[in-house]
Amino acid sequence: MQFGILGLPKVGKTLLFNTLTQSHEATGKFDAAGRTHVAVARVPDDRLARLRDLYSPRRYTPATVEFVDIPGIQRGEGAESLDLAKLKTVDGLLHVVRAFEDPEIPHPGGALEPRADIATLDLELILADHTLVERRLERLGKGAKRALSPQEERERTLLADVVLPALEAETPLRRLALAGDDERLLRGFQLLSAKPMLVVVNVAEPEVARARPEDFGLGGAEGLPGVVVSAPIELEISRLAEEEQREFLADLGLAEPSLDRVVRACYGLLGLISFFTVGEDEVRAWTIRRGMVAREAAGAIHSDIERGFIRAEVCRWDDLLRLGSLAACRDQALLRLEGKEYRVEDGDVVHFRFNV
Ligand SMILES: Nc1nc2c(ncn2[C@@H]2O[C@H](COP(=O)(O)OP(=O)(O)OP(=O)(O)O)[C@@H](O)[C@H]2O)c(=O)[nH]1
Ligand SMILES: [Mg+2]
Repeated sequence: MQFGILGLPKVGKTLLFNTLTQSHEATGKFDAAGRTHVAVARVPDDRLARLRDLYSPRRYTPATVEFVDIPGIQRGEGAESLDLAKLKTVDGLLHVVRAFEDPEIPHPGGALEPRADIATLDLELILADHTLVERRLERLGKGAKRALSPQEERERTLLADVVLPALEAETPLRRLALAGDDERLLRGFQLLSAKPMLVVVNVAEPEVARARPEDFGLGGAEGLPGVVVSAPIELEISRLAEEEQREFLADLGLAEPSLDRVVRACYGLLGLISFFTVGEDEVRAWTIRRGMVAREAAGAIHSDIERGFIRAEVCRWDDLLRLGSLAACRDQALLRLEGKEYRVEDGDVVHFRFNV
């Protein structure tokens, strides 16, 4: 899974990226080169950490997601910005919005207006999409040198009758509730405003414990999903030892690093869940889409296991932790045998039996 981090200039994107991925890219005025960065973040998961403590395995492998951090998008430059192209293939977007005051760091719009900035960036994405759609329609239009295939006809109809009018009405494509083939076609175009988006509001340190996404028009049935963070604090927290982290968080009035909330929200945005495999050799988390059945989940580990799937032995992570071993779970009838159509749940511990 890959997420793109984007936003207006100097909002704290690279700082957030560094925190998420434990990277050390230059931020602020030192970031003169304006480069795009890519790195992997571990998905924090307390359940998995406790299973590790139970097994003391040789290898411990949390789930990961990849983040792409691009330079700030200038107002009015969305369509031209080369780096938007780097976001074509990402699965979801994190839009970082500035809600911290700092006279040292000029704000592109002059005043601090997070709500307006959310709309501004959306408009840039819409403009970038508009350019791409017009170009594509031109190729599929009168100028086409040959007859269109049925597939191309469908594309053209969708683009001309649904997608273009939406963009012209300044509606982000993620709001189009398409189904079936149309939804798949739209996804295939890799347009930016069609991607699921999470807004990360970067507030000043004293605000972080009390600010709510709703304060910025986020969340609820209507708004985009949102998370509030303080990027510099998160960076500081992420570099502390575990014990100190807990004290620091308590001082700030936070239950957990906001970072954990960001990654969880990323998971939620794409409808992802984790299941676990355990043993002395390795304790590991695997990422799948919610609703996947056991056989598909096996494919997340290896295509051979999917092909040769016989059955899955499944128990809940907390039952395993409480009873201390899979054998004990079996004795208590808490280790179930499931077939290939079993829908894997978040937090399942799974052992696949297969034959190739
Ligand atoms: N005071 C304060 N400064 C912050 C906060 N978040 C980021 N900064 C500072 O803002 C400056 C810009 O941060 P970056 O992470 O480089 O911002 P960016 O969005 O990646 O910037 P570009 O890539 O140039 O668009 C840096 O000097 C940060 O230290 C914050 O919450 N409070
Ligand atoms: Mg940056």
